[in-house]
Amino acid sequence: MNQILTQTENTSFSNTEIRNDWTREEISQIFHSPILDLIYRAATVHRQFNDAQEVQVCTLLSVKTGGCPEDCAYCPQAARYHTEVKVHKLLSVKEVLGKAQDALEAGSTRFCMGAAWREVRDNKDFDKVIDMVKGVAQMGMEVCCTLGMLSPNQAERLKEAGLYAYNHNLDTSEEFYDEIITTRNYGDRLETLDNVRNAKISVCSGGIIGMGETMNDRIGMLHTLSTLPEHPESVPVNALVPVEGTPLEDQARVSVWEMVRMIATARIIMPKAMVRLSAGRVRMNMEEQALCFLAGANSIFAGDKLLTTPNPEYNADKEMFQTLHLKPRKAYKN
Ligand code: SAM
Ligand code: DTB
Ligand code: SF4
Repeated sequence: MNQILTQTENTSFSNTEIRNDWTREEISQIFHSPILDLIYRAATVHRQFNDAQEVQVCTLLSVKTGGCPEDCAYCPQAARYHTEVKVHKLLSVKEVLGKAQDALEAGSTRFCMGAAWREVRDNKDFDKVIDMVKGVAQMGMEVCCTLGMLSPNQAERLKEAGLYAYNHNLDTSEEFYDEIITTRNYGDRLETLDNVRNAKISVCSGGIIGMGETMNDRIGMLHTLSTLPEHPESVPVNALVPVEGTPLEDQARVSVWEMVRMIATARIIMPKAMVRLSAGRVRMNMEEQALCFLAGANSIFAGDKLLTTPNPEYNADKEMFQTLHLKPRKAYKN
């Protein structure tokens, strides 16, 4: 009995502060802890900081698809790879607002518009995106964009239009970055995150696992995110969706334990962030996703398509929310 009590004491975590000074060693120790201890600790931290029943439901829309000049090895939208993605130029404002209305009616509280651009240019297309942002914001949804690199001035313009969040992923560690992307560098990525933060836009930044990176690379990315001056408000954890025609088409599927390890570690070191169980859900059953929610995931992308690849059907997610007693988080909660 004594022994049991001691064990319980050892596993009670008084992790009540938000830290930006994590060392790589500390993160590595958490990341490599026995999986059930890791899940228990993450679940405990999650309950200290968040309502664990609450899950944010976001919808993605690719407003400009394919033909991208970058060489991101995972991406079906890079022009240089021969994938089956149907290229289209920027959609009309009307079409986008129609899709946003559908997402709102289906229960989403965040609408994220993605464009296959290396960076934003100050042209007519950007003016159109500004109108899209204004329109979606007026509907009462949190508006998010992911458009590539942004200058400080472009970030300001988006903020003035009502942009709530900006997604710009680090994708992997600084050391592994060159193996995945050569057309820009890690510093470029961090600079855009800085521009977004300075414009007082909520930061969404995470990465992908399953691209051939080591555990140290995963830890390295989490270290960079958790030691930014402020943690990103959302951290998407994507499992690679291997797409035919891309250099990573033959990568093996990541196991649920690898997703859980990433999510749980992110939850422990960035307690208040929304940790998003992002790409890869289509290959996970409800039990596997439940483990991710237990480990601290509290956001998903809903709708049967991510940007270009499939995502679980609306009804499957509805059933999952009922079975797991999850409730959608309201827009603009913080
Ligand atoms: N072009 C912009 C950029 O790269 O920032 C925005 C769109 S880009 C498609 C957004 C993110 O989607 C990438 O940073 C990457 O993390 C994720 N992504 C793209 N293809 C993926 C894939 N096959 N599997 C998992 N995540 C993917
Ligand atoms: C993020 O981290 N994941 C989303 C969103 N941010 C933009 C994108 C996932 C894309 C998966 C591949 C596709 O559908 O094209
Ligand atoms: Fe282009 Fe973004 Fe895809 Fe890279 S991830 S190829 S920048 S659309």
